[in-house]
Amino acid sequence: MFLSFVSLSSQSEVPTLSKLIITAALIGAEVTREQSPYIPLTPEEIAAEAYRCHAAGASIVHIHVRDTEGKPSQDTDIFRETMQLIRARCDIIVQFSTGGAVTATAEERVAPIALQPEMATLTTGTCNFGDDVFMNSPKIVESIARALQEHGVKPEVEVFEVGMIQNAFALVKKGLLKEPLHFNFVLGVPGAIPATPKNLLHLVESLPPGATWSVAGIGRAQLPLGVMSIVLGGHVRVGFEDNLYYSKGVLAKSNAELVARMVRIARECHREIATPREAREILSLAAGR
Ligand code: KMH
Ligand code: ZN
Repeated sequence: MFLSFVSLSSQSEVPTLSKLIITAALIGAEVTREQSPYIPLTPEEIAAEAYRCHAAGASIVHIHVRDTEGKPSQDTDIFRETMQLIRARCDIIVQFSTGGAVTATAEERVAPIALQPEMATLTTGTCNFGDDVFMNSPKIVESIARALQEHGVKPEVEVFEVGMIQNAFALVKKGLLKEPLHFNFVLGVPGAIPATPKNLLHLVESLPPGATWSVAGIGRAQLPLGVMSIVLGGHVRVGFEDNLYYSKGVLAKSNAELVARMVRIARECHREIATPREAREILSLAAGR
């Protein structure tokens, strides 16, 4: 009796989830070597780190670059060199940031898109960002969306506040975004949506059928919200852009350590890990560019 109950419930109640896409956000625009000696800065260091993350199970790298002084940059040549070095090492999906640093102009942010990475981010609204403002007026958002469309780059809609989801739907109506949409929910930026499970559930429940989503929890929220996403059927972003620590007071020595932990947890939860090729299928990317 007990045995048949167990087998019945295992067949009927546990949904089959897609393989898990892990994005490694290697560096971002804000963290510094003073905060962690382990952050990659040069194109060579970023590419080597991308390869380590690929080997650990990441299928996307989210890329920001730095200039020779380690300052955030949207220089197309540095993006080009970084992408070439990554592609020479592995087939991980390269996703450029169009968010850049809060000080970057809209023109600077969009310039590297001409290199036609497979993916790039598109933040669909303005929010506070610590003491700064991450400016994404309708005009800026539309100009970036148009550039992504022109160059055939798949957008990842970055959501720092719940209204940004509705703004993405408006872009679909205007013909500037094409379904199925892929979202990344960033929770825990000071000044934007707090990193609570309830908030993540609300964001997920606001999506239309067919959309895919990932979650990036900031700081110590990276691990618990990532675990929640594994169970809910979303995807996960980890990495130094959002969190420098492996555990309280202990710096992670590589982005790959954070990727490897998510791989272990996902497998324990019966969620297999997507290869880059499988991630391309899940995200409806034009394969193998
Ligand atoms: N650095 C933040 C201001 C993105 O990559 O598209 C914006 C950001 C988002 O990192
Ligand atoms: Zn970023």
